[in-house]
Amino acid sequence: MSTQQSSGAVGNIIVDGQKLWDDILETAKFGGTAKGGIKRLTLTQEDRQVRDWFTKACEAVGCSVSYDSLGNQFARRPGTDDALAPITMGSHLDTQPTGGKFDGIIGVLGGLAVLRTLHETKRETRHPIELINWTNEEGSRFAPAMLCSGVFAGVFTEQEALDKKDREGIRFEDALNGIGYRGVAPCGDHPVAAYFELHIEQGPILEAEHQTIGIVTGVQGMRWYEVTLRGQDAHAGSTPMRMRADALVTAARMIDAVQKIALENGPDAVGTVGLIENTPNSRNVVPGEVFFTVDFRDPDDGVVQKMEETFYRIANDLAEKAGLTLELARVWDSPAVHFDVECIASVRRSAETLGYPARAIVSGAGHDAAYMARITPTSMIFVPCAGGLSHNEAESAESDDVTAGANVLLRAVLETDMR
Ligand code: HGY
Ligand code: MN
Ligand code: MN
Ligand code: MN
Repeated sequence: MSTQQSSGAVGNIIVDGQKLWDDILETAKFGGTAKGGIKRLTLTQEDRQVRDWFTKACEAVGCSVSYDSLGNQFARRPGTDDALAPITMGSHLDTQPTGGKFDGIIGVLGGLAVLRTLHETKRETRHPIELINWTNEEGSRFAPAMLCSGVFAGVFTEQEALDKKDREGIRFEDALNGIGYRGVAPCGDHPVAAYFELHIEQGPILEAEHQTIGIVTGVQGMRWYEVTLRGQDAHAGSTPMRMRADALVTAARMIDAVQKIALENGPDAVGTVGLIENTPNSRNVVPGEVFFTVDFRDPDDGVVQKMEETFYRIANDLAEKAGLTLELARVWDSPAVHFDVECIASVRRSAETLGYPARAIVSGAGHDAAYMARITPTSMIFVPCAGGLSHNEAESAESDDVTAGANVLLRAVLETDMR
């Protein structure tokens, strides 16, 4: 290994891409599925396993690892001026129920590759460097998404997070205690000098344009809603059609409306109904109750607002016509985010210096960086994924691209340290 390098010019320091790829394959076994994906919902035993692995891997490259009151994990490498606020990197290790090997994971393992490179080259930095694994980024088990980076950034309270319940009625607090990752330090108790997040694009643009790096300038606006429709359970055979209060038929009309509203507000708007529960869900009972979720997004918050107003009008009208009761609530509102120009410039310069084809891009997916941008200079680095596919067990990315992303992350962190 080269001797201790001063932190003067960034130099031509790069990560060990093979080790990074090995880490991706090794951690994929925690919650690995038969189809080659990962099911590692937040605060489950699989999540605990990968967290334990993360602690050991970071300690092996000279970091101390701690976790706060919501289980956010912090791997810290001291700086020569350790009183400075840390420059941070991060993402998430939890996945969707049918998640892939790369969403969130390459941001954490790419950060680990950066820490490993600094350790092995004995590279000093003025600032401490921290790598963060955020609890409950996906929002699949406990809504909303980015819950614990949101608490860290002051958007939600710690108690709001602890009180969240999943669809089986299990409390966040009990699940967190159950995996032994409830720390003492209050969430959000330490300042941060900057935050960079490496992530797959989860969309088709970079691959289609043969770009290696996405210079992420921001994140689109997104809102989540919960809808409960109540009619009356009834016999499927003996109840005349005119006497039914069928919650599922009206829900189907509302779900169709979600798609129509997104298409009418295009070209960027998207609308999704991802979760539905039909009760009693029996083949010969007219369904008396349906619960479903709505996800609206667009880079322009004004468009999201317009989609919300249109959906509320249609939903109330359909429920009234069908004689059903409607409960409709917005449960999450994450406005569009613009990242820090200096951090964006660092990512751009790093990609250019390393000779990677790159282009600016806005993120369609939500990320912990969206909340970190509220409290510290923040930006993101994207790399392509095959067919733009994500939140799917077939999600895949190229080792060279992941390595390129980690190299850009390393340079952006070192450049920021020298600013
Ligand atoms: O919903 C999202 O965009 C993120 O994957 N949590
Ligand atoms: Mn993600
Ligand atoms: Mn995701
Ligand atoms: Mn994220």
